[in-house]
Amino acid sequence: MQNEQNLIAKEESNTQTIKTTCAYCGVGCGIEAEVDVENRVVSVKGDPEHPSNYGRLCSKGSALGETLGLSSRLLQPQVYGRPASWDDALSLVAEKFQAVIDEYGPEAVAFYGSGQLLTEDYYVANKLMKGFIGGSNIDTNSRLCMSSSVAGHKRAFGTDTVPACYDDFTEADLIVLVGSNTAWCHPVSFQRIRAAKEANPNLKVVVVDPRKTNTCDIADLHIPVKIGSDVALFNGLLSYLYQEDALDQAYIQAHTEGFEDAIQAAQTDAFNVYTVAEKCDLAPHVVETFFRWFKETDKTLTLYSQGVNQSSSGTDKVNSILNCHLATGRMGKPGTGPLSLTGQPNAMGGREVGGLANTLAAHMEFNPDDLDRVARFWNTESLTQAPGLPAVDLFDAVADGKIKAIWVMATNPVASMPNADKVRGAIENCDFVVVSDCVAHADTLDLAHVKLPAAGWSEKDGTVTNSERRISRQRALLPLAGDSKPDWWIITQLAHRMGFKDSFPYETNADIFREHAQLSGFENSENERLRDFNISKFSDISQAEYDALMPVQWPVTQDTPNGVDRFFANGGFYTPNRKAKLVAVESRKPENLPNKDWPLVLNSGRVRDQWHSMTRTALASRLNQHKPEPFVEITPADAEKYRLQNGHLAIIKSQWGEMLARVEVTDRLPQGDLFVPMHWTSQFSNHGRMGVVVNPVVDPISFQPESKHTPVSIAPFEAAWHGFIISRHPLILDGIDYVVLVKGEGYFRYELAGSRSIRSWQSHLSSQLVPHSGELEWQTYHDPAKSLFRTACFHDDELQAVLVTGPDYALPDRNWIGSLFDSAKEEGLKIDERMALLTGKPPLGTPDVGKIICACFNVGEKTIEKAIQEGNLKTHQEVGQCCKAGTNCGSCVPEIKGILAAVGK
Ligand SMILES: Nc1nc2c(c(=O)[nH]1)N[C@H]1C(S)=C(S)[C@@H](COP(=O)(O)OP(=O)(O)OC[C@H]3O[C@@H](n4cnc5c(=O)[nH]c(N)nc54)[C@H](O)[C@@H]3O)O[C@H]1N2
Ligand SMILES: Nc1nc2c(c(=O)[nH]1)N[C@H]1C(S)=C(S)[C@@H](COP(=O)(O)OP(=O)(O)OC[C@H]3O[C@@H](n4cnc5c(=O)[nH]c(N)nc54)[C@H](O)[C@@H]3O)O[C@H]1N2
Ligand code: SF4
Ligand SMILES: [Mo]
Repeated sequence: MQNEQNLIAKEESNTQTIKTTCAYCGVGCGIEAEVDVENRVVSVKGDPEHPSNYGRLCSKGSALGETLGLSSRLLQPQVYGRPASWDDALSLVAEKFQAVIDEYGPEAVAFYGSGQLLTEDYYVANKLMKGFIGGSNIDTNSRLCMSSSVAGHKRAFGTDTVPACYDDFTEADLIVLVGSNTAWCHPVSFQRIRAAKEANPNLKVVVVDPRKTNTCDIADLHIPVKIGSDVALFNGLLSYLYQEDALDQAYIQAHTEGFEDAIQAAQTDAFNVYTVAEKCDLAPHVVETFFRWFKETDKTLTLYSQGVNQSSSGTDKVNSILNCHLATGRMGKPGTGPLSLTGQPNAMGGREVGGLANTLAAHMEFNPDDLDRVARFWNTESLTQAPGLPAVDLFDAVADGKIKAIWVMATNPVASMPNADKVRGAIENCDFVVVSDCVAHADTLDLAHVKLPAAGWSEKDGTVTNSERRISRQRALLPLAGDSKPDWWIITQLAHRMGFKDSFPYETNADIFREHAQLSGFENSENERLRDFNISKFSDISQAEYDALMPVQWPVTQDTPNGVDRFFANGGFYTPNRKAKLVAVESRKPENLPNKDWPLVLNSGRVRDQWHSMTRTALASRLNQHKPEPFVEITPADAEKYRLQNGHLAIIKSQWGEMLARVEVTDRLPQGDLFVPMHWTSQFSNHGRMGVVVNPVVDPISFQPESKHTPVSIAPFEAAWHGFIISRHPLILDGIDYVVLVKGEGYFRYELAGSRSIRSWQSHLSSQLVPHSGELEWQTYHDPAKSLFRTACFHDDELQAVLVTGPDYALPDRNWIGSLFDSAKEEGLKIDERMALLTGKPPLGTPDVGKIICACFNVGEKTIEKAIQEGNLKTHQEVGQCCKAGTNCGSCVPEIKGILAAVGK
């Protein structure tokens, strides 16, 4: 049931408009979805009223409607490779888990969850494991993502509280972005900051990132810190502010403790601009400018993300930032504060329900009072009494055989964990593996004994919490696909089969949310204020009210029924004496340092148009065009030193594993560093799964992996030939060294390279171009002297596949060949197009759009260049007016500016 505001039936067109929330990042954008249920068609636009985005969406959010096809979905439970009923599958899971628990105890089973679960799913999973199975081994991919922020918040504030909010973007006069490629990873927040800057000329933006990312497009100052050195930078800042007498002594005295020790540690570590410059590999004037701006600007907001968290000193980095805000009293007042930009759509919800192995539900901890409180609330005698294993240790315990049964929900650890081959081996050898996922194939899912089809975005229905503590409804738009079920339902059913029916009486999502709200207010009265997380206002919420829930920032109580935007302007921290702690921290180098054998440092992160292991974004062909292949960024000097050329392939090795990637020579990162994207898995590339290379080093407090720093070597991959196949149907291409799948509109493109030449391409392909074998017609061009080979395969005049190989990557235009597979092209190829396939040159007059720059409107580099030249355009706004590029989400604006600059030269 939906209320009128959220569901507007449009009888005449058989569609209805439903308000929901984006599936992807922690910005938490509101969406207005136009839904044609009968035809399973959904078109999305930004919800103009949602306070996270006010109508904006980025390229990924805008393409959500293109990811909802059923062909890639897991639609039925599977047990040992065979379709099964839910009853059979869940009974087996219950039986196997119970048998392990009976023999080895509750610590021999594990759940590994995800910030992509809804709060309701997560609450039930945590309650089942910690409260009733009585084990603590439930951890989540948030360990790889936010755990340093959680640990830093708790050390400083006593609780995991995010003090600031998005409205601060427009209030601030200085925004410091630390380890955050906001332009690509939180694009709508980035657009809001850009707009704030245009509206307020006083607003300065500082970007602290070893790479000159697209986020630097709005930066007044870029600080290319050495990877891992942020503690020295912020310790230096604290020392400077102290020496310049720019601290807020009143706030320090009234609301904090630990000041003396923190100052002493900061000064010992980073006494002045020069020490900082040396430790962080920076020019002293850059450091001095940053320090001066920070000193001079009261309204300072610091936003940070994985460049901070994913480090062996991640927690200390967080506290070094929090120290500067606490000591200047820039906390919780409009335009001030630290704000951790969360990654996943519901990373925050997971933190609220205690999804990490070392927390209890509703922001409670493993202390005697909280343990007693949770046990009484859940009415259980089995509540686990000690924290469980964090992700890296958890998979080590699977590898060692200590954990004998594991259930992975909504995450893909075979791709995303460090030392990923070890994780794969652990899962392969585990006695019993259950995976619930919404797609039919993923690296982890493919190894499961039991595969459970989960409802995906557009079907699942519940709540998520974004970076600024805002709880929003993610609503079902379509009926459940096939036999899929919501994650909360699946876990509840397991609980029933394990004998806990009375404690898991949930029939709807609202039943769970209500209980979650009650627990948040349990022995947490507004006088006591023991815990920050309190949504007790919803303790009696009805299903109708829940369905109509408007976005709101917690805490939501009788006193604050409309939520709270900021915390701590007047202290009131959640520590016994209500004071925040300034933590004395000292900078440390990353744990594994480069050496003679592993001379370079591998950094890793995200690209604009893909989401994590690509199970969903790669379904939208327009999202595959911007960065079609795994790549490695390297400086020109290092490229020369290691004999690498732009566009060639490189092999990257570490002590843990190796991968192949296409070389992108760029001066946007420091010499000695490499950068690779985290996204490619075995589903899309045979050697692009980068997690295998990453060192399994963790922060000693948060246990978050150091995913941004692994010592590696790099060398050219000597390919005898390069090539690609564009095929109407998917192919299996074994025995080729380099294979990457790029899905296009109506075709599958495979980028290929090999060290040995393949002689029998036609028979290799014919056997796969079923059902047409025998009736295929081939048209081939072969020039052995130049090592060129082109062949096109037809069935009844319909183009089936094109294969092109040559001595290097410079092969015929892939976009043009892809366009020949357009399903609208019913009349078949024209003769000049057939000829052109042989010559490798598009027929005269064929538009060459070049590499796609704007994914929202599918505008290519060459189209933009042409528009600039012909219209004598000078600004990205003019480019937008002319060809629409950059006018939706704006994340390609920095690239459009780059093209403007290049054309202008
Ligand atoms: N397009 C897209 N957006 C996403 C996601 C996605 O998969 N795709 N995932 C979401 C998720 S779950 C997350 S967690 C967020 C992550 O969002 P971000 O943290 O912004 O993304 P990353 O690319 O992982 O890393 C950010 C930057 O940290 C820098 N960095 C590396 N080491 C250091 C260092 O020691 N110090 C500093 N200061 N910087 C360093 C890297 O060079 C990189 O540019 O993105 C979310 N948004
Ligand atoms: N080297 C390196 N490694 C990294 C990072 C990095 O920057 N560098 N970043 C880390 C970070 S911050 C993160 S968050 C992780 C992300 O890494 P993962 O969590 O492993 O990646 P996803 O692709 O998001 O995995 C989600 C899976 O759940 C499925 N799924 C989606 N929705 C649902 C649902 O509603 N229910 C169920 N049951 N399944 C669903 C998807 O199809 C997919 O298979 O990677 C981490 N790993
Ligand atoms: S910024 Fe993009 S990915 Fe993130 S929530 Fe908004 S639309 Fe979704
Ligand atoms: Mo993340």
